[in-house]
Amino acid sequence: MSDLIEGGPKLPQERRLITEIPGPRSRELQTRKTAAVAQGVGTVLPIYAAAAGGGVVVDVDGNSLIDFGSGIAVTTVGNSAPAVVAAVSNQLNAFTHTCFMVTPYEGYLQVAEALNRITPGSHDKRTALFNSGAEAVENAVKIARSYTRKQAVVAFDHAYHGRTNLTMAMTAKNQPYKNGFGPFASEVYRAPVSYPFRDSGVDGPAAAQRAIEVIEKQVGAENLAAVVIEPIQGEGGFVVPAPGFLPALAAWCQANGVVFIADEVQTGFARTGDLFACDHEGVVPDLIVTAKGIAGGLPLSAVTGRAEIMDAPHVGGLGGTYGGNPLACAAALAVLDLIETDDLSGRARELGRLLTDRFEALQASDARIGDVRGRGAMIAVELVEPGTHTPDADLTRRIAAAAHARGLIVLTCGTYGNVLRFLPPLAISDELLTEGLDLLDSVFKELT
Ligand code: PLZ
Repeated sequence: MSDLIEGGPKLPQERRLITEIPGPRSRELQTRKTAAVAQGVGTVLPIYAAAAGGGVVVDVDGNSLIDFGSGIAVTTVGNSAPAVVAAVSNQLNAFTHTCFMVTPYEGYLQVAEALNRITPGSHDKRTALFNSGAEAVENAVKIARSYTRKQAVVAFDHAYHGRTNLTMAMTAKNQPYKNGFGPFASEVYRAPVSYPFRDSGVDGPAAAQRAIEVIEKQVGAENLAAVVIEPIQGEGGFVVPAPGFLPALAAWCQANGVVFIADEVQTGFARTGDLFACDHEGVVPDLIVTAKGIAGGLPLSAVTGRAEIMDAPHVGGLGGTYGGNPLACAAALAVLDLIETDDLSGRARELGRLLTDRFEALQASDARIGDVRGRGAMIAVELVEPGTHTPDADLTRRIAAAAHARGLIVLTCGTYGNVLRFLPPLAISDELLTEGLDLLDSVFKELT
């Protein structure tokens, strides 16, 4: 049956359950997964995808689920968006790979030119392309070290930057990302972030000062190559820093010869209602790292930034076999075009209002919702024991499981595992979004 389903936005935009979740065919495949795939590679919701588009994922049993996850903030323009399919198909028929480091091609240049144009700041920029978010973060650190001739890197509490050795060191949370995988890369230090819900009374500038004191006392600007920060933390719990935190950190970096790197892997490309989350406060990072939403599901990532910093590494110092693969570049050009022509930033703001209004209304009558936060189509609720800040990870798991069983894909996150996060594709309809929110509403009311 799966062969007969065509993906993309032409899929009926409906929630339709015809078996239990997961259904028999998915369960069969999950048994094969257990026998064939390393268990370290987990699955949140083991329904096996057959097609996806707009705001739905259709599984191999014919169930159609509402998608509030976008494959972790990737399919921003929708799965199999027609313009992406057309662009990639054309490229597929022309050539699939030459390796940019061997015989280059124009698509790579077009993506670099576009990123140089749309990322924050009007200064002269350069871009280098890679495959994954983690790989791009690693390269941003390489570039900052090469430019500053310094070694130390500062990351923050609750940070997530990837699963490679250096990015594991930069990631804060032990389970599941780091446990037993050391030793980790050296010269990585951690500073406190601004986490308004758990930090009341500390405003943005004061939180920045607190971080700067840790950095000055424990590292020293004279040793510090880069400060790397997610402008809204993703895996760490959709933590939006208090206003003024990011600008104060960026200003300190500039005054102290430290490269300020924004990891916008999860927040980038209209997700937060601005093209980039840094735009919200007018923060201009020296380097910006992007991935996920850039190419509609094809693997692509980038480091973009000040020309003099990006050009510090010697010729041949950066690269990789697949970095800036032609298919991924074709997809990215179609995505960037869609973001501009369809005003997807505006759409993210609309979705953000719908999500926030509903969760704030729910919070007014449900003290287990400690915090509703986020920006644009990147919204989360943090669940606590009523009247406290004590995280309730168990409730979070139960709500996610009940939503899954009823055909709604939701993700959790947070250092304490107590955050439900909502990242719908921006191609989702208001009707489907509302149906998903109604469903969550009843799950909250039923689970006590
Ligand atoms: N930086 C801010 O969010 C990836 C991780 C899922 P890769 N987030 C999803 C998981 O459990 O592996 C992410 C991110 C931020 C870097 C990354 C890493 O991006 O493309 O997964 O390497």
